[in-house]
Amino acid sequence: MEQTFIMIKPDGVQRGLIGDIISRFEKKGFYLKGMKFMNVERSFAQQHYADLSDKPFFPGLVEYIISGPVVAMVWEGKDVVLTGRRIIGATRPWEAAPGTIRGDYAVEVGRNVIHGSDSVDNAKKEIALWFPEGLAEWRSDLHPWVYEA
Ligand code: IDP
Ligand code: MG
Repeated sequence: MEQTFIMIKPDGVQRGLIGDIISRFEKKGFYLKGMKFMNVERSFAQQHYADLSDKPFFPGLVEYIISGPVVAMVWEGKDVVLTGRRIIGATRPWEAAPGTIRGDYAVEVGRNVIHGSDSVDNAKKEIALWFPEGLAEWRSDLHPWVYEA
């Protein structure tokens, strides 16, 4: 079972999309393993997006992420990193398929509502950065109704 880091960005929070977004991952059959509602420090946002620090949009991206509280989450499940990215949709909302979160709710790349780890390795790094305190240990009693093994 994989884990991925998912964050509802400040625009998703402001627009009242928290419940809908959580519901999509929950109903799919993934397990919520960690969640916190928090404001992000500038230096922390810079660390999270360190790989993009040389991009022209980096300063604006950091301002965006610190502009209001975010919902930081860890979700667990089979192939959750790739499947999570497919639930989220393409980075540029005009390329995101209808039915995806960005396809349904976003217009601008700089207001694309949600973050999801793009690889298993990056998921591990992001989970360690955002949840150094560790995660909840549990498995749904419905597990066999969602997973074959
Ligand atoms: P991802 O969020 O789909 O993984 P990344 O390429 O990792 O996309 O970029 C991180 C975030 O930076 C995007 O989600 C988006 O908010 C922002 N971003 C990416 N490209 C642009 C751009 O060209 N202009 C403004 N913001 C951008
Ligand atoms: Mg990314």
